[in-house]
Amino acid sequence: MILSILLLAAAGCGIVKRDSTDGGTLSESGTENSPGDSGAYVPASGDTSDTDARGAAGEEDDSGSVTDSDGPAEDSDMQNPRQSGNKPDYKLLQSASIDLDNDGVNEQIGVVRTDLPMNEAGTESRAEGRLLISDGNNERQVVFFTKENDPSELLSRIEFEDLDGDGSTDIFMVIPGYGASFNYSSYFIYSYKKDKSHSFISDNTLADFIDGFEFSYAKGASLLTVANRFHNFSVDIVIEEAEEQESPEDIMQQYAQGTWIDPVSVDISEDSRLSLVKNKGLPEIKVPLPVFGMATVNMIAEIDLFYGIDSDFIPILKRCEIIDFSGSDKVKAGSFEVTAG
Ligand SMILES: [Ca+2]
Ligand SMILES: [Ca+2]
Repeated sequence: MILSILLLAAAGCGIVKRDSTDGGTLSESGTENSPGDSGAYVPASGDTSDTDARGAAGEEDDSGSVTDSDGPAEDSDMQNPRQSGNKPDYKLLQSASIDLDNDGVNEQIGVVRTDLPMNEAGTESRAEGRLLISDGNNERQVVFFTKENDPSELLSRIEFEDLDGDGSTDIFMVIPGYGASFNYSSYFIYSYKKDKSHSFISDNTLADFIDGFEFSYAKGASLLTVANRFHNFSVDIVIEEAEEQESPEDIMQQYAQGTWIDPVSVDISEDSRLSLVKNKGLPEIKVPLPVFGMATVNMIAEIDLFYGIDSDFIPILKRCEIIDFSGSDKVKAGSFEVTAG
């Protein structure tokens, strides 16, 4: 009992905190909403039969606002009686009308969220995000993310671009995470034409790539050398903290030993966050990873990974850039192409 109160309290705090830091995504108009963010996850005690009430409170910002401002095109789909009859309530997060298979007829796309309580007390819950794509005759449903016991939202942004160069428009979605110190993000991509999807998660391939980085320093200098032993790459970044020291050795040694790259993508700044980058040719997915010097309060650099999507709709790491943070400036310290192998 005490435990569940603590959990609820924690959830309440989390929501409040998130609203203040994270209000700029889909939820602009959601801030006005009603009596209770912290109430949202508290109804817990015996309320489980009333999914409407739970949904209305628990959804706070995402749904209400977006449905109001953005809904008309999808209303008929969303209110399809068959769906709401045997499924939990869908909250519409976003909708669009775009031709995804190049047949000249637009598909109707809805991004919806469903919240499911997992136990009687409501202290355990699962949120599921789905894409609903209708060509007018058939509807396809794709689960793009599930979150357990995590009150954060399911969608930061959605974009429509041809990612793999097959001529058909694909879907790119950024999904916000819920971190103590940072807002982190993951992504989901989907080709309607190929019916293929991919989720960005920290997998072994990424772990191995990060593992290839090493940190070292030269005696007497306040430069930290970032090298990748698999890609014959090395660059120096400036450690300001050591510059001020007469003998920087001790500090530099700590940096060389303690610096690490986090394998999760965090929102580093407005212009450096997980996103689609469109230059010439096909778009690339930019995945910024933080480089921490000894503590997560001390982000000393960022490593940006750029992925292209191949014809099997799989992201392929193309290149890597190292950005040195010096004071409030960010300087591109170096980059390298990642060749297959
Ligand atoms: Ca179409
Ligand atoms: Ca495509």
